Amino acid sequence: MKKLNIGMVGYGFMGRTHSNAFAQVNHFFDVPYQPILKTVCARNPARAQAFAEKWGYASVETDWRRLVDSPEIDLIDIASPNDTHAQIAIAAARAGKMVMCEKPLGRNGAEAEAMTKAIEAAGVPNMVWYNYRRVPAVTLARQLIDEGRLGKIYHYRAKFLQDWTIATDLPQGGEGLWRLDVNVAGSGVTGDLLAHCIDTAMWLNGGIDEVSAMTETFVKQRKHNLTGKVEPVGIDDASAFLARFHNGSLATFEATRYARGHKALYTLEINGEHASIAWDLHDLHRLQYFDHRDEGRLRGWRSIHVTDSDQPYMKHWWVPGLQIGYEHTFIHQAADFLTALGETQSASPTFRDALQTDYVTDAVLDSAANKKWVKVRSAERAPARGGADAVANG
Ligand code: SOE
Repeated sequence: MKKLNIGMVGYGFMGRTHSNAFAQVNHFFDVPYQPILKTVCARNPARAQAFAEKWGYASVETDWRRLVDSPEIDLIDIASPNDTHAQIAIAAARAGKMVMCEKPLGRNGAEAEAMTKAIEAAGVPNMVWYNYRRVPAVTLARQLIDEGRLGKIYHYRAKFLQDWTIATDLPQGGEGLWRLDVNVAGSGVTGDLLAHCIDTAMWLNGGIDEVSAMTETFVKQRKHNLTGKVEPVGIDDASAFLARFHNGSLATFEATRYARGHKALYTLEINGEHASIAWDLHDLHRLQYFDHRDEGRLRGWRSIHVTDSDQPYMKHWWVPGLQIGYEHTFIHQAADFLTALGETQSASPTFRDALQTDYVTDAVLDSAANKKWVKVRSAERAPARGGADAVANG
């Protein structure tokens, strides 16, 4: 097994999920590479050191430029806030490093485009951490669609509901709350939550042609943690849109941080000519499946407990019936990346796939601002459906 030295930028929520994926992957998957937690990079040296000790990183760096230039590092993983993604990814690609990046790829399509160009010019392996594709039940949904079981697809429906920003005295900016600062995040729930729904949707159902959206910022001003002043809020608190897919199906998407009682309720439903599929992140190991071709007397929704060894990814885990969870989706993504690397290709979603998602979120924001239907720009190569797109270990 070849060793792969990881340089991790960021130690927040995503720094933990990614570090855990690299630390666990070789215990459960036979992949041709062994990720080594080499260096973690963050501005606060004491906290970076504490993170390094907890997770087993060999060293600490406080300037990402030195990390990118270090000959000891093979792969830069960007788990820092959205406004840092572009400059780090572009510099890392130019330095010839492999690059993995937390979603969304850029704060907008223009940034994501520059990143994709730099990565492709350097020809370095790359991937974006849209983890929900690799929930076994979601991967099973993709298999059922690819087998043609649903027939022609008519409807796609997705929601991502949260409630953590309802309090009007919640500040914006700084650690944990940068998602409320438009300069750092790029957008609100459109880039943070709908981006997940869009990535999964295009993976399952192909590209999106056009959208018609509305957004709202319910709390218009919040104190900024870094300036201490009350400042306008530039992010969208809620976003909903209608869409048409290339395959003719119609869609509705909704995301909000103002749905009291919902913490991370990501749901999707797909209705086809023969069958329908439904999935819910709060019950992530189950796939709901209805097939009209079932014998009439027994026809109904099946609740498939996706834990058997012939179901995606599950042979790598425990015994049938025992569930896995959220963190495993990142381990699956690391496993697929390392497997693809052994075959000298990138695993999906690549930077180019994630660029297409940013083009959709750009169109959503444009449509909401200008109150009109907007055609989605194409990232030229069709969003991944086949080839490098396939999940290696699913
Ligand atoms: C926001 O609360 C958030 O943490 C997103 O940033 C993640 O991408 C999502 O998976 C869960 O919610």
